Amino acid sequence: MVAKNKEDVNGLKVIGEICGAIRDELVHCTKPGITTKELDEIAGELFEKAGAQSAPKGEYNFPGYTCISINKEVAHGVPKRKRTIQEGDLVNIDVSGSKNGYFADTGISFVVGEGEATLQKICDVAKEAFDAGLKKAKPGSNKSAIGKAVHHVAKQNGLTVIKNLTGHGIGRSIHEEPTHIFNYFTRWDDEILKDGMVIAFEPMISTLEEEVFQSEDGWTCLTDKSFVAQYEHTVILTKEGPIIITL
Ligand code: M2C
Ligand code: CO
Ligand code: CO
Repeated sequence: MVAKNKEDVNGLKVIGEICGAIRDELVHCTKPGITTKELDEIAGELFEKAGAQSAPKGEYNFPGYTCISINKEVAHGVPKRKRTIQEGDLVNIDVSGSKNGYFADTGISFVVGEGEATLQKICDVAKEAFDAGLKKAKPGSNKSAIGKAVHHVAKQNGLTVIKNLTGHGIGRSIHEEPTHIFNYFTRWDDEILKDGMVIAFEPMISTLEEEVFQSEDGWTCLTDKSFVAQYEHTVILTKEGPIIITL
């Protein structure tokens, strides 16, 4: 959506704060021994307390309030009773929701306790790529400059990006126009960013492969032999600078 007035900005800020707080609480609760289902139930309670709805559940009938992906799982991981978090796991928690017709989406990858250095590295680079991409996300600029910056940061660090998952427009639904914010430069992607445009920007940094595939459960996106880190916020692009609503 393009946020047009104070009502739009306030509506987005309300759900942005809720999703950011749920994300932070789940990260805080992610300790060895907890299951992904237990984490998801915490999110369910927090959504209810806040009078908000889970977007994956509400919009796609996803079997969980949040997407929790571990190790080779990249995105859309389904919370499960038998999936216990272990020390050294790479975990991605992605929280998206709606309230009063406004949507927000945020996610973070992190390592549980002590893990392999490469895993921490991809998490750090995903954040660095987010910061670099956000600098290019200005009204009047070309959308493709964002992906160019993301890919540049990945390559500088000896890493690459996922090319078949992207960021997206958001606001009045979870996934809306612009449908793709790529993690790499595409010459034909010549859309100009607008003042007030709301995007969920989510760089995905990979150790090796550039494409994910879908698992047999019909949801989880996986790689064969890579680790991937995502860092996502919902951002309102304005002439005065970006407003990150899910901090
Ligand atoms: O938009 C995402 O960030 C998720 C969607 C959840 S709906 C099941 N919040 C995303 C992540 C990866 C791929 C596509 N979309
Ligand atoms: Co998300
Ligand atoms: Co998203």
